[in-house]
Amino acid sequence: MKKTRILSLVLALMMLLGIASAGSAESLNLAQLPLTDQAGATVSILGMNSWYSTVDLKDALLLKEIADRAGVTIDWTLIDPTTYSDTVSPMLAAGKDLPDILEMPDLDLNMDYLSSGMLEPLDEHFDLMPNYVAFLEKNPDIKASLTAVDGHIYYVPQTVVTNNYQPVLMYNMPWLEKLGLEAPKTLDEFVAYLRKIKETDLNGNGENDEIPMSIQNAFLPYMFAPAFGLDLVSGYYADDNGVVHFAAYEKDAYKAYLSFLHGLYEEGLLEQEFTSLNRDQITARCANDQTGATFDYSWQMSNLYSAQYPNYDKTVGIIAGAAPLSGEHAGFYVGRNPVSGIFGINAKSNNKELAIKFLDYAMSEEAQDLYVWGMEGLTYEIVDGARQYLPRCTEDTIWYQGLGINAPNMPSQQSTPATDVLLPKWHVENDRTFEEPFIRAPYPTVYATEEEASTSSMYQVDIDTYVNESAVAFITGTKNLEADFDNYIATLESMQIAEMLKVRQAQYDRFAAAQK
Ligand SMILES: [Ca+2]
Repeated sequence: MKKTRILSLVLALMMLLGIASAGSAESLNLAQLPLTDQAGATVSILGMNSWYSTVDLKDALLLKEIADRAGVTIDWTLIDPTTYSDTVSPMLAAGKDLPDILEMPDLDLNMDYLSSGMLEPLDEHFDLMPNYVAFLEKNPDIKASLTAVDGHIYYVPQTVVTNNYQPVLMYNMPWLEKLGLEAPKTLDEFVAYLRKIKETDLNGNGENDEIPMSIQNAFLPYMFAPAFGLDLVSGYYADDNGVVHFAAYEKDAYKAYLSFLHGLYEEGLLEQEFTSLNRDQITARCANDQTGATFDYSWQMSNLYSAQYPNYDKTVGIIAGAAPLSGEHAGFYVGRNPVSGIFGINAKSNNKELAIKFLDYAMSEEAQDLYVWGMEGLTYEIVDGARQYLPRCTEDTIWYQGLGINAPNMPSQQSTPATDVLLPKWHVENDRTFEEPFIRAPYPTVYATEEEASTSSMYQVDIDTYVNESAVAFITGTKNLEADFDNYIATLESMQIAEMLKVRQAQYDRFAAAQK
C-alpha cells in the first residue's frame, strides 16, 4: 500500500518535472513550415536522453512529429542525464565535430562557454526566430536572465513553473477545526496555535503525543523570515528601490528573526532535533495524526501528507496550505527562477541557418503543446472542454515517456495547467488561493563577469557555511544573541560581505536594465 503510494507520487512528480507549457487551446507557430524545401535536410542535436533508463528518445514519436512538421530529420546524440555533465563538458571543451544544436551541461552562469566563442549569438538571427522573439517579449525576466554581459543572447531556455506548487505552509485542518481556529495569519496567532496543540489531546489517543509543528531545518527561512521582511531563501534580495541586501546581514531584522526562533526552541515549540528532521519522519507523524503544521513543497500536501490519513477522500485536504505568516512585515512565499536548462547553436556549424530555424520552431507554442500534452486520442482527450490525460499515460509510464512527452532534450516549458490536471481539485484551488497570490520572485539568475565569478568563488561558500552554522547556534542558544550577535556581524564583515554585496548589486543592476 505504502509502496504504491510512493510510486504514484514519484510518477506524478516525474510527470510534473517533465511537463512543459500548455499554450492556449489554439496552438500557435509563427514560422513558415516546412522550414526547408531541401529533401533529406538534417539537424544534429546534442541533448539529454530520458531519465528512464529503458527509454531511448531517439525514436520518440512526438519529437519525430515536430521534426516532420519542420521538414527535417534529427540526428540525435543523446546522453544519459545522470552523467550528462561529465560526458558533455569534455566534448564541449574539445570543441570538435559538435552537433548543430547543443544542450549545455549547466546554466553557464560564469559565461565560460559563451565567452569562448563556441556559441552563435542568437539575437543576430532574431529575424529567423519569430517564435523565440515572441516568447522573450512575453517573458522579460527570462530575457533579462539570458542577456549576457556583452548584451547578446546566446541561449534558448528550458523552464520550470515559478509561482505555483512551491514550498508552502500547511496545517492539520481537522485540528484547527477542533480548536475552533482559523488558519493563523500572524506569528502571534501561529504561536498561540502551537501552544494549544501542546496542551490538547487532539488525536484523541489519551496520550500527550502531539508535536506542535514539524518543519525541516531547510524550510525555516521560507516559513518565518518573510514576516521579518527578509528573503533568507535567496540570501541576497533587492528592496523596492533596487538596493541589494544580504538577509543574514540585516542587523535588526535578522536578529529579530533568530530571536523569534530561539523563543520557539526554548519553549519546545520548535523541536530539539529540528536540524535532523526529515520528510519520512513527518510523513510518519501524519500517519499517526501527531502534528499540527508543516512546511514543504506544495506537492506533498495532497499526494504525500493528506494521503496518510485513512479518512482522506481526495475531495478535502487534511494537511492543507494556507497564507504565509505576517509579522511587522506582510508575509510572502519565495518562488523559483524559471530557467532550468539552456540550448545554444554551435558557432562552427555549417548548417547554422536551418539549426536556428529549428531551435526557434522547437520554442513555438505548437511544439510546446506537443511536449506537454502530446496528441488528442493518443495521450489526451477533451472532457467538458478541458484536456485530461488518457489512463495509459499513468498506467504505462515507459510508453508515455518514450513518446518524448517530457522532452528533456528539447527547450520545453513547464506549465501550470498541465500540472493542475495531475492533482485533486482542492489542491489546485488551494494553490491559487493561498500560494500564487503571495509568491515573490527570488534573487534572479544573472550572468557573472569573470571578476564577479572569482570574487564569489573566493567568499560566498565560506559565508554561507558560517551563516548556516551560526543560525543553528543562535536558535539553540549555543551562541547568545545578546552577547555574540555583534561579533557575528563583524565576522561577516571580515569575510568580505561588502565585496559580495557590490557584486550582487552590479548583477542586479544589469538584470534590471536588461528587463527594459
Ligand atoms: Ca494525543
